[in-house]
Amino acid sequence: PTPASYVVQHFDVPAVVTPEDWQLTISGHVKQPVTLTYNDLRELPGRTVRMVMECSGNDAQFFDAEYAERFIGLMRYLDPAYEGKRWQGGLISAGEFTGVPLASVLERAGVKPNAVNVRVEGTDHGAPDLVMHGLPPSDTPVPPFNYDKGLPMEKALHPDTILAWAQNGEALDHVHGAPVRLVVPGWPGNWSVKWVQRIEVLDKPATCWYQTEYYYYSQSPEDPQREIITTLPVKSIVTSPKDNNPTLSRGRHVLRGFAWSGAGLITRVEVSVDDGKTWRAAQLDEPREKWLWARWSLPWDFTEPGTYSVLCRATDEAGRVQSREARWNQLRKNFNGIVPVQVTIA
Ligand SMILES: Nc1nc2c(c(=O)[nH]1)N[C@H]1C(S)=C(S)[C@@H](COP(=O)(O)O)O[C@H]1N2
Ligand SMILES: [Mo]
Repeated sequence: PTPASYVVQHFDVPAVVTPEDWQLTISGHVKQPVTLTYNDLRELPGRTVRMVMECSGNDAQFFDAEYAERFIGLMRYLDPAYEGKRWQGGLISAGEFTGVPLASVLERAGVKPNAVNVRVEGTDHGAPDLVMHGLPPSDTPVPPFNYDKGLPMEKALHPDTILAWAQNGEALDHVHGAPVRLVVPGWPGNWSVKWVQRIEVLDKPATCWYQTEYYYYSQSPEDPQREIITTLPVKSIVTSPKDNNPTLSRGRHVLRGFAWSGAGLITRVEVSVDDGKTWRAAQLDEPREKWLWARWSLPWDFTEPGTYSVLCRATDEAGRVQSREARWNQLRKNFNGIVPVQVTIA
């Protein structure tokens, strides 16, 4: 449900723009720049996508103990009620978004043949705090800008990349980017620009701050190799039983969880109750959908008392298998390691 969907933004939530006042300009490397109203947008054929939205920072506390302290401090700052939820991955939700393909809007302006990138800008404005982002401090503050992301043309033109006005069948909530936001299935949440007001078609890669200075994979702040983070990795979690559950009785318990990937369907989830020594295939609920998470379950007979370490591991259509360790990166983005859940059977 929308009220249970997580909310993240880097700057203050901007002022409300009503559908009547909303305008979208498309300029840059196009045949003719255009300005669309909300009604113009609604005249185009609609499209609905059902997808997982996961923040790149979800579960970052699991990378290492040093980072965990900072992450928990940050979460407490964002939400004083965070205490007690500290080990729950809170920055993920799934839902249904309705809008029009970004490609249909670009078609109205006519993308020039030399265009390679589509920069989408929100109305929110601010300057990132380097230290809060875990970046080295600098004497020169970052100049303020509007939140923006520059999509490579191929992803911008994908029919499931949409400018959405509805979430779960209702007009977007203001905090989720009303009246119109971008939705980029399969890629981390930060690509899905909220409060969209401007689109600029570029003939070179975009230089958005949250692209070149953040949300990249690297080994250290000085590492010259910066890889922009796009497709979500393959990942699964145990949701039942929960870590630190009260002791369970001997007998049958249904282990449950979710699995998702940015690169297609989940094809397999395996479960271990002996800390990864042996694995058994879980059941996957139908229907499975490309951008959505799959629900998995496995009834397990716990016949012996003791402490069990429950793990799950997902495989996707692309053949990627979730591993115990996430891909380490200096900014601790896109954690997809296997997190054991301890279960005590009396
Ligand atoms: N305009 C704007 N869009 C934004 C952001 C932002 O700061 N400003 N944050 C991004 C990030 S980091 C995430 S994870 C998602 C979260 O979307 P939600 O708040 O609707 O869940 O929005 C993205 N879109
Ligand atoms: Mo995010």
